[in-house]
Amino acid sequence: MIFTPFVVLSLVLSVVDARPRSRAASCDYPEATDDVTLDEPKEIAAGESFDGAYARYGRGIECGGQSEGGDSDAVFLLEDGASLSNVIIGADQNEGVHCKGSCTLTNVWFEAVCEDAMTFKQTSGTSYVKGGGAKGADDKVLQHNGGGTLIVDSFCVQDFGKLYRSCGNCDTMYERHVEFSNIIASSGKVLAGINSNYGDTAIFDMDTVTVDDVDSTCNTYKGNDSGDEPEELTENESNEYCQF
Ligand SMILES: *[C@@H]1O[C@H](CO)[C@@H](O)[C@H](O)[C@H]1NC(C)=O
Ligand SMILES: CC(=O)N[C@H]1CO[C@H](CO)[C@@H](O)[C@@H]1O
Repeated sequence: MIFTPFVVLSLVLSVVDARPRSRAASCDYPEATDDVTLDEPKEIAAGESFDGAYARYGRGIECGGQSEGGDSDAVFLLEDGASLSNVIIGADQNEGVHCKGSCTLTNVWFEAVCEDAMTFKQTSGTSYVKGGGAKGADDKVLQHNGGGTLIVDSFCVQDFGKLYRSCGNCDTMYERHVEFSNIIASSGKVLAGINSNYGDTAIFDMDTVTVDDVDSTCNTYKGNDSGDEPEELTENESNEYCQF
């Protein structure tokens, strides 16, 4: 190789640019290697990682078979900075994955969604969903109750209500942000619902988002902290909050 200034520059740049590459989403669910029924949520401690080696995890209950709908009904409960990868969540559960702080969820596949698939409670910071998918969600897949940012890359969602909702009426409300790239979505109502009165944003890399039979890319609501049903303000309209 002749080390012209150009070759040297591109070698330097390729070393410097160590960002994780995004990749196309896939809707091919992995085959379960095992079945695990948990009596209580599997907790992943702060800063720790758990690789499920594509076992199918559940709680051995039917959707709606528990009343609380809180952390104790989750399949996985992640402390701040924890990571979960390579798991299948079965239909026999209510609350999927709960992140109490920032978390990274890689290749988490939901065969069915009950209440919500993944709930994000971080007060600030950034959580990541990379790879994986969810199907059969009457309502929400990604529920953002805390603050900060959620980055979703390479995700497949099928038969759903909302892929993402920034909580419209939680007791404590935050400004929340979400970014989407490499999404395949089919048969659903809306990809993102956000509260424009709290300054939320949803940013879509539309060149990498594929939709089929989805009513709206992004809706804005007037959220509140009083528990009222939030009023919808805009539907499938690109604006300063819904950026698509
Ligand atoms: C929503 O908006 C997008 C982008 O403007 C458009 O392509 C799509 O057809 C709209 N969807 C519906 C259901 O109107
Ligand atoms: C604080 C706030 O914005 N409250 C609102 C909650 O949502 C209801 C229904 O849209 C509004 O009437 C409140 O003003």
